[in-house]
Amino acid sequence: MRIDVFTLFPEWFAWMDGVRHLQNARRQGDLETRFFSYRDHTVLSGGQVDDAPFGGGPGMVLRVDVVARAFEQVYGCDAERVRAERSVVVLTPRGRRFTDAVARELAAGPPLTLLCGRYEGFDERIHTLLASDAVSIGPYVLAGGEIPAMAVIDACARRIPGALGNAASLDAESFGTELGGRTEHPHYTRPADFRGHGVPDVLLSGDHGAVARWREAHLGTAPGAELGPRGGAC
Ligand code: 6GU
Repeated sequence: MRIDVFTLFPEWFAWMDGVRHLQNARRQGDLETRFFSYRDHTVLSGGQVDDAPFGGGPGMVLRVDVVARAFEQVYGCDAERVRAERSVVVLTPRGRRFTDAVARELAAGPPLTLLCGRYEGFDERIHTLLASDAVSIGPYVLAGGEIPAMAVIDACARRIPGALGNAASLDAESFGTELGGRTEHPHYTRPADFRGHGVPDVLLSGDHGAVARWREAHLGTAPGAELGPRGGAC
């Protein structure tokens, strides 16, 4: 998997170098991440990358010419041709919702280019001329696309074989195919008694069939079964 991120803050992503499943994927040669700063590619004075919206209004808008020039310098081809070879995904609250199915789709597709914005948003021509997709990680507004980009990288990269210690954990986990899109059952480990709070007897019984039935019966059946405040269903 090859993932390029364009951002004003490439250094924010440095912590991802230390993340175990990303390290595993990188070491196997199945993951390559690169981070580019729009500012390194702008020709505008003072490293400017944004501008006031036509028609007025608050905030600033990421300029299409800045993104186009960054693409041309990084990919060495016409900016509008990049999306023929890669999935060019804008991170924006206007995008389609990022789900496990979208993660699987992106992980299985062409190399990824993730575009992070700050400010009010992206010039619309970034969407229409340069991008091929737009993704949002949820119904709330963040100050920029960097945290969503990290979520996309994490969710996609852990699907690379060998990224996780135990490959089986991929399918049996929440939202995986084996669970039919449901969330995982609860887990328990030692101590069996924590301040008077025990563990379901069946999990200590050694009866694998009974354990499997208990887990099946305790799968999440969203919506409504998610963990919420104080660990209860909400
Ligand atoms: Cl992808 N970007 C921003 N700025 N806010 C968001 C988001 C993305 N997804 C949810 N909120």
